[in-house]
Amino acid sequence: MNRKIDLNLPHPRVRGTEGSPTRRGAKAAAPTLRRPKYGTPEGPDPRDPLSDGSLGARPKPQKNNHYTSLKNKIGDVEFKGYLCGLKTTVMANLRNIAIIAHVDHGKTTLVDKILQQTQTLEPSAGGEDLILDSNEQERERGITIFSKNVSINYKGTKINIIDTPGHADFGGEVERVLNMADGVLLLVDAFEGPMPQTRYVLQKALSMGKKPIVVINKVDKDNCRPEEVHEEVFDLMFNLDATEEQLDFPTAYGSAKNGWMSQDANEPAEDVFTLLDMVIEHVPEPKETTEGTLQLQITTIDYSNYVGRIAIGRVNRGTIKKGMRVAVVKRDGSVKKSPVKDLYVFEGLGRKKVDEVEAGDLCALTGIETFDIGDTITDAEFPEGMATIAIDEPTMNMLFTINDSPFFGKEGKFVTSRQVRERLEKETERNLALRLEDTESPDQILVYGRGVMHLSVLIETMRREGFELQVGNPRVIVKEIDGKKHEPMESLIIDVPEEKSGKMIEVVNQRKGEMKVMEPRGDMMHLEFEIPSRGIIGLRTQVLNLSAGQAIMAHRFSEFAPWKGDIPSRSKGALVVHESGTVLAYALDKLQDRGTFFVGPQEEVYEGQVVGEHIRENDLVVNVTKGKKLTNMRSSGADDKARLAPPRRMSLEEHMEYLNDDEYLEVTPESLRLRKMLLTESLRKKNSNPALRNVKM
Ligand SMILES: Nc1nc2c(ncn2[C@@H]2O[C@H](COP(=O)(O)OP(=O)(O)OP(=O)(O)O)[C@@H](O)[C@H]2O)c(=O)[nH]1
Ligand SMILES: [Mg+2]
Repeated sequence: MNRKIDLNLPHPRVRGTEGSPTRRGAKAAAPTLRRPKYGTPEGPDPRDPLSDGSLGARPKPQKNNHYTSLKNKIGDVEFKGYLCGLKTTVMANLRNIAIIAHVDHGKTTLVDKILQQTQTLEPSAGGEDLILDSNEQERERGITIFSKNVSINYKGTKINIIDTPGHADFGGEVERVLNMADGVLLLVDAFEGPMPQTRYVLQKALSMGKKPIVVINKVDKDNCRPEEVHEEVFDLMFNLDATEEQLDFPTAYGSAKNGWMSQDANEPAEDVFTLLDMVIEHVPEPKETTEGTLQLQITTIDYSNYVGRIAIGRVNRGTIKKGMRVAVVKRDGSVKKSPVKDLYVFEGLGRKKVDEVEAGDLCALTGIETFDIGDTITDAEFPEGMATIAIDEPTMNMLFTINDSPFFGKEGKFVTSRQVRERLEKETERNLALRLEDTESPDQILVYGRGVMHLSVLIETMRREGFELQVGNPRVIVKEIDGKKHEPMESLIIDVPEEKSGKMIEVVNQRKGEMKVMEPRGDMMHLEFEIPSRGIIGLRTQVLNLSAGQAIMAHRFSEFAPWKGDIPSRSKGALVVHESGTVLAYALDKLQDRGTFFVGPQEEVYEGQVVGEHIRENDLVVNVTKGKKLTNMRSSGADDKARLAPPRRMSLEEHMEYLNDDEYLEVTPESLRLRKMLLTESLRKKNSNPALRNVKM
């Protein structure tokens, strides 16, 4: 099928026609080598002292009455100009960049290599990679969850680098940290090309006026198509209303994994320095004013066991000093005074204590008592808040409740509703997209989040801390717009071997997905859909199973749209335990033709626990704990064990997506168990029969 079906409205991307900037046109319009514009024509060129160009060399400080007292100054060379009547300082030796991309396109790998090659980090002896993905869950899942700040010194310039998460559920974090950057490195996989999250993060960066540098990564991969991807990125930017200047983006090609970046995909380099040179040349230096009173907006919150909460942000105006008394302007406009205790700038992988930080640089500080993301730290006498930061609306919620299963308290330390509630409340301080809503029962809280991954990271964190809890199935948030029921929709991309594409389309259609694009890419078929978020829940497992793990799937929220009608929920019923006890191999063996089991012999189970998937649609109560009386001939279950299919073990997210409306997932530090909300069969029967609901049993 060699045809591209694009069901979108006519594309605005008409290349080469009059009035529409083309890649070539945009290039021609601008000089090839552009120098940053400095405040006044007669001002000194702050870059001259850097002409030496040696790695790590710092230029001689330039004398300047007003600023020589600043001990921690990073940009020793500076230039003062006048902007809107305010004195501005161009920190010529400072750049602030964020690295943004779709999940897995190689951001953290690139930061690793930059740190190693600028000697900020020793090359890993034991082969340990992705040093920035330091959180336990980040390492296990192989993804970045929290954005991180590092800084390097390259040719006398300090470059603050923010590594961001690429998973759509953490997109809000990216938007916030973009406030700290002047330019972005947009990484795009040279095979996959722009994906839904590429579009989202790029759109944010462009609308915030950031200068993009495009990095076509993974050019070492077979079947990669760097030039085509480059064109696609240009088209995407054009469609996203990038300015002429943004459209004139420089591009680096390379392989973060192999540690090189070059201007040509066919001419591999030895290192990533070409890219760093591009950063210095193309990313504007911070141009904040050091005049006026202090303004620093908190964009990230970190936590340390020793010093407590740490506020991180960019000094947007003035200078912040250690020990200084400041006012914190909150989102609601209220003001709280507080002293700044310790002040840090980013240095390498860590932080360095300093006495003061000037406008333009990023810093971390302690001592402020109560603060949230988006608050502004300002002058104590003339507090002046900044525009609040937009926070992503939640798209999904789940019911969290205390563990009331028969195994309650056996495996966890924190089990009471007060403990669970306090922990969740603490989480909302840092986890911005998370909201809590009380329910009629004090033991149940509705937790709102950005998606299954977002909530599963929280649940996993709590479980590792020793909590026991139960969660209901994830539900998307439905809104009433103009009197009509609306639901969240997602853009979905599936790349799958061509022979499997028919099956994929069928599965997505069943879930009310509408195909927008279908085009061949190498041996794969590239499919794009619009699908209700409801339809995404549980889809990944199905897609991976149907494609024998070969499909690549990505999705992200696009808009609220009118309700698309019923989507069939889980098509298979549950195998539910009849009587608490120990699972017997003999019993499982006899029930094998009824479905697939999630438990194996010798596991303890309780009445009402879901231990398997029925082959039919209805639930089936099964006796897995009672076996045939042992005879002389059969003294153990060993024979049966040998014949048993291994149990199907699901991950936390798979469990969450598997849950039906009438089920809970019991989460403890040691186990994940599915169960019916109503444990006994009689209660379930009564509940399913409206006539019996109010009858006491
Ligand atoms: N072949 C190839 N693989 C790469 C390259 N760069 C990164 N990878 C691999 O891609 C995977 C994802 O890399 P990461 O650096 O974690 O990607 P990321 O963009 O930080 O991912 P998130 O933080 O989860 O969004 C890892 O297995 C890397 O080894 C590259 O240049 N070539
Ligand atoms: Mg990463």
